[in-house]
Amino acid sequence: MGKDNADHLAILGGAPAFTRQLLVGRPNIGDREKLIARIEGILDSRWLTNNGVCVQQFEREIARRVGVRHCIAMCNATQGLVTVIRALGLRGEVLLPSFTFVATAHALQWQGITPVFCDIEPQTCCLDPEKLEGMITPHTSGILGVDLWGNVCDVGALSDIARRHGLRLMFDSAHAFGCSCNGEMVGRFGDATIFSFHATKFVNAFEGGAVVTDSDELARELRLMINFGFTGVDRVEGLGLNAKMSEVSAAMGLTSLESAEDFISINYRNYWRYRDNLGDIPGLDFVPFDGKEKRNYQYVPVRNNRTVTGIGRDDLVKALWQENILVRRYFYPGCHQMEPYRSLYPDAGSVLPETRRLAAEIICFPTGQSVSTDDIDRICEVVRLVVENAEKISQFIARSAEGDAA
Ligand code: T4K
Repeated sequence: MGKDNADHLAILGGAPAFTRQLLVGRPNIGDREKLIARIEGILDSRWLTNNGVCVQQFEREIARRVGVRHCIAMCNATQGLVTVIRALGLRGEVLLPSFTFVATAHALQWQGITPVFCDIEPQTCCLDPEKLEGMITPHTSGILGVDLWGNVCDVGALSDIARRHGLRLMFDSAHAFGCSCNGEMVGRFGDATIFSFHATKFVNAFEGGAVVTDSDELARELRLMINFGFTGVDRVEGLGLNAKMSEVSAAMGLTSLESAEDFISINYRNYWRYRDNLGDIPGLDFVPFDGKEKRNYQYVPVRNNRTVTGIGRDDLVKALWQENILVRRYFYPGCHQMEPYRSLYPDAGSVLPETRRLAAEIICFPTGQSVSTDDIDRICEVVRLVVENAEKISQFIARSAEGDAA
């Protein structure tokens, strides 16, 4: 049943719009038969991990699609970040955005490197190169850009800064596999790029990640580091851990890759369905994706300007969760407000006005294969009703909070 007045909203006592939960990050599943055939092959071969045939094929396929010399598959992108940071010999301070998943910062801090949080520019929501250059100190050893939601950093400006200051340049492109910059695929810039193939990414390997690079030397170092430093049987040439991708993950990754274009089409359709439905609501601003470049539309990020819509972002989120529409605040509150960074660098937020604004406004909507256009129409109907009744809902939530506190 449609909702046509505020009393139908779940937060005000109506029935939820959905009986099932609509989740951000619901995995896309490719051709099951092909996946199962691959898994049968893995079982038959009794070769389950350690650079098996599926991993090798996955690496070749990623390198081919990106157009780079090397792809090193790993168990997840976080290990990819940790390993690249170590292999590139970073130390001291590294510049990165605070507006990212906390793994980006953890990969540095974990190794005793100081993450220095730089602000973002409001159009792409990626690092602001002008602000970044002013934050370079004699201790800075690198720049870690984040291609947020598949929007791509200003690669030209960052490369220029890195070259002039003798800094390493890496990209956390966990969200940006399949995206491009000036017609070139993401993965071809800087010293190295890290992709995530976690279950929530549009191409997934259950858990998985990969580092791509054109440097033979870096690739060799990374291969050693992800396999305990082994160069041969019983021979270890250096410090290493275990960050290998398993065969079953690579089988899922390969199967996902075969459907990657279909997944992008679905995401594109969904993004525009939301935008066509909600684009006319003042104060709800879709984060734009550059239509001239390749984008994967894996996220549907929307900014809620509370002074225009009349409802705070968190109240909007509460109202939607009551309807079983589990939108996410990716990435609230910003790494600088999470531990250990909040305690270690309590003043970091003072130079992050755009980050703070975005973290207070952002909502990501459910998308991907498991969300139909009918679902989206219904979600949008609810969003519209919530915004139309912003004052009533905000007052109701405030009164409930007072009641809870009493
Ligand atoms: N850099 C950036 C910029 C990243 O965004 C990430 C990861 C990384 C680095 C590190 O990559 P990995 O080391 O993970 O490869 C989730 C993902 O776990 C994380 O991979 C992702 N970014 C981040 C944006 O989202 P959480 O803390 O939000 O996870 P959780 O458990 O709340 O699940 C996310 C949503 O997905 C929920 O709505 C539930 C749904 N879900 C999840 C899984 C695992 C499913 O429907 N099915 C599933 O199997 O981090």
